[in-house]
Amino acid sequence: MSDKVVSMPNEERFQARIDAEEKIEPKDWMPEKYRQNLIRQISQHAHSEVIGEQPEGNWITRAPSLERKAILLAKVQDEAGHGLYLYAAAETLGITREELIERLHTGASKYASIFNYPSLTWADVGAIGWLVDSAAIVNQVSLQNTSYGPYARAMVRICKEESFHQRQGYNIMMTLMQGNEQQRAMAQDALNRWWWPSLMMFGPHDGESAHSAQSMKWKIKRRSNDDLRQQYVDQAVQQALAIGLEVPDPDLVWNESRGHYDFGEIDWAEFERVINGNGPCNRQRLAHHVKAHEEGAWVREAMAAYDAKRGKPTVDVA
Ligand code: FAQ
Repeated sequence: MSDKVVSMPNEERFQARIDAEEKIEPKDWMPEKYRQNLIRQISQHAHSEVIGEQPEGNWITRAPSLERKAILLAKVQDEAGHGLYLYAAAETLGITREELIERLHTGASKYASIFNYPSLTWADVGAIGWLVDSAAIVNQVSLQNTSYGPYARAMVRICKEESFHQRQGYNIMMTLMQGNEQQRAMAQDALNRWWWPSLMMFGPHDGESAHSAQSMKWKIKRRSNDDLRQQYVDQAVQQALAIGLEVPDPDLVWNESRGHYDFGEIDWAEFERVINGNGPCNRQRLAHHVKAHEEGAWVREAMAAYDAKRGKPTVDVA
């Protein structure tokens, strides 16, 4: 019997399980392309959480009060935790942490484009928490129902934590908008710079999205890029208006018949530049990660030595 004939019933059974909303677990049979697609998406997601610590981490030493500093520290630490859950979920698919980090460092694996923009003022910490975490939540709430069990379960906890992050960011923006003219201008400037990159977080238009059709069929993705982006715009515009901020989009208008905001076109040339390594901070972000990883080698070695002494298998902590 040919390999093709043997694999057909498996593929059909697999799709039937997906259609019946069953979760796929690590030891279950799955098509190799499903496995590879999940490794790609989950690892990109994990890298985003970890690289995403950098723009906000930049402000920990300069937070305007002890309270703001403690909150920001906790938030950035949470993002590291999200990276951990997601790397662990990816590892259940038979890839090591070391390989995942190697793919990040060589550029074989992407991370969210938004983290390649600089955080220039304290208001950027507010804009990141508000906009980037909002966008992340809109996407991740739908991923709580993704078909791969370990990914879906990781999303539940991550969404709870991102809600707190979103509120702390919005609270910073609200506080600035209640301040003096200079503080309000700082908040508006941060929105002007982060608005369009936050819309890019949802990826290309549905018709241009390379992975969407298959990912939707396998229920890895539950909602399309454009559908999620629209929900995000509808929410964020209302939140901006509520605190007196102006969304930097001349084409933004409420469309009564659609029940949604119409909005302008993303600069897709900029998106392509950033995801292909040529955004304002791509090199800086990767170089920082490589340096931190190299400096942490002794921790990995110490843990491996400790485990070896106790006769336990080495945990991969790359
Ligand atoms: N940036 O065919 P599609 C966070 C790539 S977590 C970079 O549509 P797909 C928390 C895409 O990978 C934020 N690359 O791809 C936080 C593919 O390239 P590839 C991260 C992008 O996978 C907050 C190509 O373009 N969240 O922020 C982007 O079906 C604050 C074609 O695109 C997730 O990762 C982009 N924006 O849909 C942390 C959620 N968009 O891989 C710190 C999970 C597209 O073939 C501070 N991921 N690309 O080389 C997803 O939902 C999906 O992967 C999408 C993209 C929707 C991002």
